[in-house]
Amino acid sequence: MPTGYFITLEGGEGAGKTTLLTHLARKLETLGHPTLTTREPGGTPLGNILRQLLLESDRLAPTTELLLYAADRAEHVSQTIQPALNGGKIVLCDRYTDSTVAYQGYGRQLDLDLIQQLNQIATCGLAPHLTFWLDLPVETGLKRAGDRAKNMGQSLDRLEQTPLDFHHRLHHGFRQLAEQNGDRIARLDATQPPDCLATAAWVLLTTRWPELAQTAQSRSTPAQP
Ligand code: Z5A
Repeated sequence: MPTGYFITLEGGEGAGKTTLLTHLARKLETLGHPTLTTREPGGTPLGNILRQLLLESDRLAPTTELLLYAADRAEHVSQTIQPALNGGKIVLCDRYTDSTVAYQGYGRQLDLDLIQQLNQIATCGLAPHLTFWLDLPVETGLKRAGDRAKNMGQSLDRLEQTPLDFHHRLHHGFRQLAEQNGDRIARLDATQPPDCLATAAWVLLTTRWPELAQTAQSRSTPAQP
């Protein structure tokens, strides 16, 4: 029976997921909670190869893309996420199944039922206990991602070059997911500065699981999420 906590972060380009994930991981580790940070695509050795294929290929057929994300996830769940949860860790994952629904479903307009089935197969039914949706206007996210790429001397990657209406469709997709899964998905206003966003997420996290606000040593018994 898994005893860990599975938390995912979702949102569009430049929403601030990686920044928030780093803040939360640092805070949890300071309190002594065993924490694993990971991401999709790319949370395993195979996943890193798939990530390169997915993010660097000029043009993949949408169905090919969908199947590669599913393969990445199947490997990630079985080799990384599930073992960490079985070991009682807090798993913080940058993107998971909701990204497939938003990007491949709403964005690329592939069949949503098929995506749900593939997600079910790839995850063996493992759903996050809590998901933070970083809600940011599309234009703000694209500007942030563009500025970051320029500062690092990189060109915008393939997905960031896609038309604006694609990004609006996937934003709508995340909104739909949040409305349909209100008990799992917590919306965060991602226009806030990083520190405020991190505080808002921490309050939500520790309201749900007060034991995580204490040091790991002071927890008497492991709580079930
Ligand atoms: N994808 C998919 O299509 N289907 C799937 O099933 C899955 C994924 C799992 C992964 O790209 C791509 O895979 C992604 C979807 C697709 N599409 N694209 N492109 P990635 O891993 O390379 O990148 P990303 O996941 O899209 O994240 P990102 O663009 O790197 O953004 P982020 O992690 O959300 O944000 P960040 O790196 O923390 O911050 C971005 C910049 O904004 C940076 O300069 C920060 O300093 C700044 N920032 C961060 N937070 C703030 C706040 N709060 N205020 C102001 N500025 C901030």
